[in-house]
Amino acid sequence: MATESGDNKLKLYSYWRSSCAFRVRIALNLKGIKYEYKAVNLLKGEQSDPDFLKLNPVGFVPVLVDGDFVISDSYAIIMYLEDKFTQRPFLPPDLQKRTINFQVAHIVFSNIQPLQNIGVLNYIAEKVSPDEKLPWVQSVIRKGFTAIEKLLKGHTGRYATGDEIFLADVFLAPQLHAATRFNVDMAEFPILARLREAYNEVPAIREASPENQPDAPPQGT
Ligand SMILES: N[C@@H](CCC(=O)N[C@@H](CS)C(=O)NCC(=O)O)C(=O)O
Repeated sequence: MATESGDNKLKLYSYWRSSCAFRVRIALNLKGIKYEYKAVNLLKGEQSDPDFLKLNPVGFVPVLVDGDFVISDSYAIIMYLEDKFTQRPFLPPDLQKRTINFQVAHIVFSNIQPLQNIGVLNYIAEKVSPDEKLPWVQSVIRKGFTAIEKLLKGHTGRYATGDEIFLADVFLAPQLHAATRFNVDMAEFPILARLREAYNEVPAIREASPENQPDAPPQGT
């Protein structure tokens, strides 16, 4: 749903490989909202450019700009989209299922992703050893997935909490994609392994995937 031309007022500052931006791209696609894609190259440090810091002083993607309103956190952006565009809700009506959705999202966005962020990995590489980056990321993902696997038991349908894609899925799909990239053994996580396959079949998720973004390097490079 990304547009190159800016014919819509929503602008998403994104990086193809960012799992946080991936969440927002899924949310926009599910709601059927067109947006303009603004690439921020994290490897070149563009998140620290003065102009970008004016949008998000903390220097992270994603940032969503809606007219003159700027939102700079994936969870805040997704909840903003949820409230502003009421079609295709991200939260189920059942209270327990809603709460499970919140818990899964929070485990991903506070207990896993911040610990695998570029800044943390660069710090480990510099202060400890480059060889410690991968075991660190794998341990962080494994710990979070262990909790999520337990949490979802007895609540799943086709997706995390039923037969529709909800908030938990919006956060899980990018984290599962990252787990593949970091070579996490999914044998211990049968529910999550199954969900990963199911997400691959969802057009809104496929279109939002890193490899399908305008700033992704050509495949095979
Ligand atoms: N809580 C923020 C976290 C954003 C974040 O960590 N973004 C990462 C990419 S997933 C980033 O921009 N990293 C750049 C860096 O560490 O310099 C959110 O959910 O949007």
